[in-house]
Amino acid sequence: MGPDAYRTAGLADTLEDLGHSVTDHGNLKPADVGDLASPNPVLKNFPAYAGWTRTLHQKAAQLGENPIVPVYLGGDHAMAAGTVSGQARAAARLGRPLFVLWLDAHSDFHTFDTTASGNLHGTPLAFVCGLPGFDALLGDPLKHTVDPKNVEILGVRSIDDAERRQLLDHGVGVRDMRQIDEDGIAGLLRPFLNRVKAANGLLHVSLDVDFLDPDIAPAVGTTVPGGTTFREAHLVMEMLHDSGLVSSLDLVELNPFLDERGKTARLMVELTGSLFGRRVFDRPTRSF
Ligand code: DIR
Ligand code: MN
Ligand code: MN
Ligand code: MN
Repeated sequence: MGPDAYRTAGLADTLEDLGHSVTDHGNLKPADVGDLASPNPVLKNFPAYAGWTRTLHQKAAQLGENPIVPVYLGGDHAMAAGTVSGQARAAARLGRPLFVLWLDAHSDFHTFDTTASGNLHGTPLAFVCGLPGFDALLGDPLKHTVDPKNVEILGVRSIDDAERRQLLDHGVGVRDMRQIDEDGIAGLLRPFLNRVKAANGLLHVSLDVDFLDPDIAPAVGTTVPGGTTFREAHLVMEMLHDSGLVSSLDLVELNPFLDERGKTARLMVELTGSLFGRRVFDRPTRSF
């Protein structure tokens, strides 16, 4: 129900009011994977994950080669296994490195061996970074992986032990809530954006609803207290817009059944508006 909640909350109108032209590709369908065997009995809904990943990988690989900014509406964060891997394939074909900004309370860096919950939304970032054991997902090894050093996780406040080890081993950029409290979110984001720019990179942004504090964004199954504020989240989106670097976006983990009369869906749409250029007032030109 997530995509329809964003449609109802006026996502397309918001972007069109900003002068963008919008094409709604409708709801996609997962590929048929037959009775694909699960690599680990603990995994929940593994064939569905594989089916969706295959569909989204192909779609994102096509969209990513065009001068457009695809906005992928979830659905849980497992969606990003397909969207990010597809965008990475497109970036490779364009000869540019793909960077990923992962806005999330969680690091989603489990493999099929390390996940204890079996919740597959805890695994997509490890998959796109090329960690082992994911071959059954696409049916082939992933060719175009994201360099883990080009990934920045921002806003995180829940990391499992196995994830912590893997994040350190692979050199993933991790900026937790404490760093945001101490240094301010703009000061953390700016050096990452400068790196993307210096590398002539493309930037995929994956926005999990639980990046936001549950008080302002209750409609998610895995709330974690102590998230980013309304202003911090908008500032990130405004800086992303000013950078001109964003090439694709995921909006994930919205559960409309947990929402308070569409409040979370509307906030996610407003944040998307800020990322696409909405601003309170003109500013003197300044680099981000
Ligand atoms: C926890 C929670 N690390 C797990 N993960 C996520 O189940 O693997 N919750 N992504 O949203
Ligand atoms: Mn997530
Ligand atoms: Mn999360
Ligand atoms: Mn999640």
